[in-house]
Amino acid sequence: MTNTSKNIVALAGGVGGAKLAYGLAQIVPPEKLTIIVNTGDDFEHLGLHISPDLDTVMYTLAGAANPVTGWGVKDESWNMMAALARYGGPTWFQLGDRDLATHLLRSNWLREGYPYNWVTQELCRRLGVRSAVLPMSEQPVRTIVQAEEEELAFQEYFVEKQCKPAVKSIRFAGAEEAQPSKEVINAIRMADTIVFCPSNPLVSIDPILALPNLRRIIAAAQVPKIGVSPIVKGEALKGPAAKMMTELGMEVSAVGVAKHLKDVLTGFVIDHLDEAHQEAITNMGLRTLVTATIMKNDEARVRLAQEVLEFAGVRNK
Ligand code: FO1
Repeated sequence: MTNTSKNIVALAGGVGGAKLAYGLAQIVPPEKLTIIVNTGDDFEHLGLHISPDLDTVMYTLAGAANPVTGWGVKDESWNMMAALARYGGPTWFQLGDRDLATHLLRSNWLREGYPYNWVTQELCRRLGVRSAVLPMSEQPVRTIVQAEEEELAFQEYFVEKQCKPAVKSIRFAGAEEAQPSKEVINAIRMADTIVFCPSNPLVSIDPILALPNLRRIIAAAQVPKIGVSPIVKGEALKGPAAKMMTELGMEVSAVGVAKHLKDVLTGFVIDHLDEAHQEAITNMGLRTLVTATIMKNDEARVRLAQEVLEFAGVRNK
């Protein structure tokens, strides 16, 4: 554990972001780490409120994540899905038996009127996660993908259609009417460093920044704000980021991600394989760190987290 007394805030989406969040949680005292998580992927399914990114971060920090998929719970069984299939029910979205307990409890608490933030803290506490994992907003925000011929809710696009339709545009329904939660605003105001985890910039980070005033507040924060590229050598570390960026006419590289986020960053971390891009990113006015960013195991997650905090100047070598 680092002896930093600094407050670290991390912004994260699902699997890629959760890995760096895990690394940070191993070295930052829990009361000093806040992870703000995208809830644009949330949806209602079979009457349950599913929060894929919150659960991915929560399970990863709890050491309970499925190591193969990155989402869901390890040592999972699938009896409910088998029974559902027998009824001819919807099986495109896989809900494991253990994972189902999370959705049942969350949905029940939300129905009883408990705030989303409280529900999330309570689930985390009961799984032994001590860092603060915050949903970005109390209000619903839903990522909608405009494909060639139809509008798709995010999970329809991502899971049911396996990201195959070409993306024309992306919008965040409800973002303008939603508010960042007071816990989110407070964490950002108290932050000594803000870390943008290597999550999809278009559908994991953008929904957070789409909340009223949040982009402006982060842009104005006079603290190190460090992004970690989710694109290495023109490919996404995980998921459809590269495909989406291509379809939206963006440069598919660490440079493309840095351009997209440069107003909210002071520094950007890229992989050794992208060293050739360092100058272009420096020329945007960002400090750069070139290091190994691919997190194959827990040691790599912790090492990258240490390097990011050293780069931000909140942790000594
Ligand atoms: N992703 C899939 O590709 N297929 C699934 O069946 C699936 C089920 C699922 C259940 C619970 C959960 O928390 C996540 C789940 N995910 C599944 C992952 C998730 O939909 C995506 O990884 C995120 O939305 C993208 O960050």
